[in-house]
This record gives sequence, structure tokens and C-alpha cells, in this order.
Amino acid sequence: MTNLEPRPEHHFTFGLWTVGNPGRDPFGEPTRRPMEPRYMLGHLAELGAYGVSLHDNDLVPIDTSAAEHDRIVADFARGLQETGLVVGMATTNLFTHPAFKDGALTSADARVRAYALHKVLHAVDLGAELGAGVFVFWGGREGAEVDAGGNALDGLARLRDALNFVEAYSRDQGYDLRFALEPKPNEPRGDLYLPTVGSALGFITTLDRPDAFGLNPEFAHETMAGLNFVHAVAQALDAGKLFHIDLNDQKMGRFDQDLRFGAENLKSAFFLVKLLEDAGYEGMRHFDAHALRTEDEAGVWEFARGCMRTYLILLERARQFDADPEIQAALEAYRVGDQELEELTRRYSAERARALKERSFDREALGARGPGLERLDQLTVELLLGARS
Ligand code: GCO
Ligand code: MN
Ligand code: MN
Repeated sequence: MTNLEPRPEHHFTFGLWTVGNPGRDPFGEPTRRPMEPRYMLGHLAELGAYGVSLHDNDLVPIDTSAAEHDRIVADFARGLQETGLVVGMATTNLFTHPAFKDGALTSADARVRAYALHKVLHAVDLGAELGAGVFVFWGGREGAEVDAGGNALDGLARLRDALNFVEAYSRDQGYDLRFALEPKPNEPRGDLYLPTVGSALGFITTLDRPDAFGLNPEFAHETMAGLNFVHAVAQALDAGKLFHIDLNDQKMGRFDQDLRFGAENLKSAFFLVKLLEDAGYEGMRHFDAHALRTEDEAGVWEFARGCMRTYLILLERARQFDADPEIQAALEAYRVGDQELEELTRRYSAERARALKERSFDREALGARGPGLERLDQLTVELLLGARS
């Protein structure tokens, strides 16, 4: 086993709202005391994290005066300096206050939309001031329980206008921010707009400056929708749009659980880590999860440590996978190359199309081949269970 101690160069970050989650749920009161942001910084630094992310109101309460705002931000900036932690991502809370109960940037009420945009601009200032590289839009209230209000199409147009406005503002200020959309199928609304990674990727192409926008996909969100998160992340990578990632875990078909990374779907977590590392993903390894409601504060820090350790263990397993001769031989056998056919099909020309159409294929032989996936997958399982070291 190599060293599994998390270190800043691993780029692990946590939302202030994640380790700060007090264990409230729709049926019960908080089970833990709130923690001050600076206190959390100290603990995260000790555990080897690289930084934090925050909503505007995780740091500055919504009803804070301007003078108090400056004092809070300066104090937090001192905390960052002392601990060496950075702010990797910033975002806006557009979901807690009742003003946003029927949407924020997509609300049918122009006053709510304007207030939401005002709040985002201030949150962008805060993010830029604290040095965040990515600014996230998670539309927690951007959706509906009923479609009688007719917002399905209008909501998208309103969201587009708002995102274009914010991006232009940020550029005008000279901020060095990239924007990331975070899709989710439902919760807290019955249905959220832009429910999946694919929907967000499609929507980005309709913005004024698509290059400034990417994705912040979340393991739990795609899993809630019954989708394969590894495939979703691959699509974001393929499009050059993986700006940030929310790592956690989730049982399919349940309420939004925000479990510790790797707590539930270990195999998917393994293939995810392998995908990110093989693709050379350079962004934050950001955990958007929280300790079980059963836990006290000690359980919170166990949770945070566990997220990072599991990532590092899976990273080590990914390297073992690459170095394991039997696995590599099985992979080699699985991928059948054919130089001549690959040459023929790589790029269209009239001549190649003609040659391909004239070609005959041994359908029966193709259908009869066993690709060896049972063995390859069992070898992977054995590797993950530590039976191959
Ligand atoms: C959720 C979301 C949020 C967002 C956060 C930052 O399901 O509640 O994942 O935690 O990630 O608001 O955008
Ligand atoms: Mn989530
Ligand atoms: Mn999230």
C-alpha cells in the first residue's frame, strides 16, 4: 500500500455546507451543533484537504449589513491564509429563502428573477474576491411540481438570459471565473429543469459564450435518475466541459442521500476515479456529501477523512489495474484491432465508402466470439476486494 494520507496536491475540497451539515432532515431537527467556517478550515487543513467551496450564505448570513459583510469576509480570508486552504468553487444560495419557493432565475415573477440575479452578482464578487476558479449554478428551485404555470419553455429562456448576464458581468469585471451548471433530476422540486448532464450540455450550446460554461456533475444526481454517472462524466470530458465535480454516493431511486464517497457503489466509484485520472482531469476533487444524521462531530471528521481515503485507495487500485498482467492481457484480447478495416472506416471518402460497401463480413464468426467480459469483470472485482495483491 502506498501512502493513503490525503495531501493538498490531491486537490480534495469540501463544501462548507457538507462538513457543516447539522443533520436536519424533512422529518427531524438538527442532530449536531453548527460549526463556524474558520473552525472547519482548521480541521480540513489538518486532514489534508486542499480547499473549500461555499454558497454566499454559508459564509455571510443573508441579512448581514455591508460593514459586517466585510468583517466576515476579511476574517475568513485570514483563516484561508493561516491554513493554506483555497476556495476552489463558489456559488449562490438560491433555494433556502421562501422568496425562491417557485424558482429563482426561472421564476415567473420578474421581481424574484431580478432579486436572484442581484444575489448571484454579489456571490460572483465574493467568489472572485476569495480566488475561486469556478462558479456553480445549481438550480435547486428551478423546476416545478405542476406544469400548469407553463414555465417549461419560458423557464429555459429566463435561465439563458440570466446566465448570459452573469457571464458578461464577470468578464466586464475582469474576473477569472468559469461557470459550471450542476444538473439534478428532482429534489427539492418535484422536477428540476436541466435534469441530467446531457441536458445541461445541450443547453450550454444555446448561450452567448458557450466556452465560458461547463458542467459540475454530481454522482448522486445522475444515480437518482437511474443513470450511469461514469458515462455522464465521460460525456462531459469528451465535450471538454468537466469544469468541476461533486463526489458523493447514493442508492438508486432513493431520496437525495449525499453519502460518503464510495459508501454505496464502490465499483462505479472505482471506474469514476480511473476515468478522471486517466483523462488527466485537472479540476478539484470536490466532495458534496455529508455525515450520516446519526453522527456526532467526530463522525463528521471520520466522514471527511473517509471520502479522501477512499478516493486514494481507488486511485491505487486503478494503477494496479493498469499494471496487472492478467487484466491487461484480458483487455488486450477484448479489444480486437484490424488495421486495414480501421483505415477503411476512419474517415469518409467516396472511394472508402465504395470499398466498404463491397466488403463481405463473416457475421456468424462475429456473433460467435466471446469477448471475455465475465472474466475481465471478475478480475476487477477481485482486484477491488484485495485478492490480487
Ligand atoms: C444538492 C446539491 C447542492 C449543490 C450546491 C452547490 O443536491 O443539494 O448537490 O449541494 O451542489 O448547492 O451548487
Ligand atoms: Mn446533491
Ligand atoms: Mn452538488
